[in-house]
Amino acid sequence: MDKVVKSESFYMQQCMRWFGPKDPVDLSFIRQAGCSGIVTALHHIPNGEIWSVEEIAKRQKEISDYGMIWSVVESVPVHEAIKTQSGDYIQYIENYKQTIRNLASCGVKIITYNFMPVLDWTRTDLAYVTADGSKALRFEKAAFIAFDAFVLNRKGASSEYSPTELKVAKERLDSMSVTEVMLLQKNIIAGLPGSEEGFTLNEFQEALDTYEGINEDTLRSNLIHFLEEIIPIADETGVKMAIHPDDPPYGILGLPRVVSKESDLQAILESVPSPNNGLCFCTGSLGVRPDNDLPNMVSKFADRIHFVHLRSTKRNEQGDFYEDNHLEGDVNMFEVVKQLVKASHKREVNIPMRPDHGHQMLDDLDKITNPGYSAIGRLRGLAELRGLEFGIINSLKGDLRN
Ligand code: DNO
Repeated sequence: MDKVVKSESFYMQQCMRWFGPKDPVDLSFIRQAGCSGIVTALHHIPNGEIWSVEEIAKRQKEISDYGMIWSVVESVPVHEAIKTQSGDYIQYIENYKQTIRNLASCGVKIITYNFMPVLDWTRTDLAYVTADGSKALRFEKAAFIAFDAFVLNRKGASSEYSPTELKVAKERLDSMSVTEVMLLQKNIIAGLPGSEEGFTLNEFQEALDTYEGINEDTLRSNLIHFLEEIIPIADETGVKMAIHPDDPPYGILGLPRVVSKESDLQAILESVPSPNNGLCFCTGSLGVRPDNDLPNMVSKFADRIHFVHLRSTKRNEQGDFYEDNHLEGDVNMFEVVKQLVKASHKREVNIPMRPDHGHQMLDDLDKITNPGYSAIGRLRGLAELRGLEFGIINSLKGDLRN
């Protein structure tokens, strides 16, 4: 295939996530969507092991055969032992450093990771039917509490929720069939795409138990220790590390979370002030909290945003949210993209972005797709976001030059 010609019309580099050769969405489709960058990981390598140069180069070649580049790694997972500072965590940190060096030696220089205990992103419903018939991912608080307090029966759960929350959750549970309860459990603990862990109910409780005695302060200090170890390697090799926020952006299951709000991000960036200690700015995760003012946060952290996930959620008063169309919902996408265009222009870098998730729609409704990662929904998202960026750049031209 021909080389992708870099478009002068955009500041952000347009990318899509690809889960590797088993992904039902082919690289050629991503190319046809207009992307020049691929966001992927070596999902077949067990969490904690070193990614060899050979394996990295092999994946890179698969991508370049389609005229695109491997722009961002999402993710090099952080082993649970590092988050809890237990067991072989020192060795796992050394392995992580070697993976950074190996990726850098191949020219893959943006790495996303998260520091969420036990679970990566969490939803209760993977096929929530929206008003237009397309299907979206959703987090329903009552269903989540029903799982936590009555299915998992987590010790401590009943004291963490109010009597009203527990009552509503119990009613919700009673309204579900056995199959629906099984599906809820699977959605929460069996692992969504990209999360490298999946659990049975017993394994899940055991994993939660490893966090006994670890509060937010401990988790934050373990994260800072990890950064103090790895950022010098990122500095040596020119790699930009991009931490992904918690999704949802608050504590769940009695676990601490430390990457949820503006002050969390600020603390992380200040703890190790290197420019390579940066953010994956995920508007979908951060946007669930009304106290996160996203356009302001983009402008405040502009120099440290190395990768962007663009997605919008719609929340309600009960604390539920679903993933809305990219330009709708609670995220002010116009202002966010405007701030990103300004940041990109000022820094003279094409910050990579990807349309994060998309509805299952049109022909994809009859296909088996990775939840959130079907082709057509993301194609729609990318097309809308590309149009938005194009319009913003053209309307700002004079202002950007000044
Ligand atoms: C979900 C993704 C997350 C993300 C990780 C980054 O769709 O945004 O799984 O990849 O949290 O480490």
